[in-house]
Amino acid sequence: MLTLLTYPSAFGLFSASPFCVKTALMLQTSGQRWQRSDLLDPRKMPHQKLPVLRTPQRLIPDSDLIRDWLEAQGSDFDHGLSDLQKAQSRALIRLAEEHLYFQIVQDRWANDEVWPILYKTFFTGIPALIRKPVANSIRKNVVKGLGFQGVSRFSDAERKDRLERDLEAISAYLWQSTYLMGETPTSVDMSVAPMLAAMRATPANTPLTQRIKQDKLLSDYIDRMEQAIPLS
Ligand SMILES: N[C@@H](CCC(=O)N[C@@H](CS)C(=O)NCC(=O)O)C(=O)O
Repeated sequence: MLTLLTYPSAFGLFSASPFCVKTALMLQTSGQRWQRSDLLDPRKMPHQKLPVLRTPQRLIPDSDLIRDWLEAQGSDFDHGLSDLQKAQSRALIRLAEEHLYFQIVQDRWANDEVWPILYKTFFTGIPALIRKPVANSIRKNVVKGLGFQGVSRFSDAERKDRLERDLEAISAYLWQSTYLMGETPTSVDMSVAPMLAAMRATPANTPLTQRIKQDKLLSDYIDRMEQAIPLS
């Protein structure tokens, strides 16, 4: 039995982490037997991040390395796609995971209105006496990381413009077909849809939640993916 080490369910999602949801979707379609094990502190994990897959042999960090492992076991998440479609998928996955993701982190962690919600959701496991200073220091590090990555250096208007261009690119595909690469979900949907779902799910009125909720094409796509591959 495989075990997915994941952040817990939050905001009505399988996990607050879109990378954990992506991996759950891959496991669910792989035909392998798997279970979840929830974790809030990833510091003992190989990359100090989640998701991690526990196989009988070892711990595998990183959603892409987990995908590689599942494919080596026989899964084919891009069945029937041409080489060009596989190349387009790879580019869209990078767009989601290396840009949209940081827009979500900015929208959640750098927003004073969202912070009390994150505090209640992610830090309950920490003893009450030290909870506040520990949580504040983690927040400070996350916000610092946004500066290193660069997303927080843009003005709100510039950041919105960069987001719009990415959402336009995703929408251009969705005007053509039910899922990004055709009529059935493939690997790119397992990465992009959880990212959009995470944007929509933050329980506050933020620029990202409003943007996705008001977009019927993208919202319907998120719902369609959740119905196509249900995660209990
Ligand atoms: N490239 C990794 C990214 C995973 C990732 O960024 N996980 C975040 C949560 S969404 C995390 O565990 N962050 C903890 C930290 O950076 O301390 C993957 O694809 O799995």
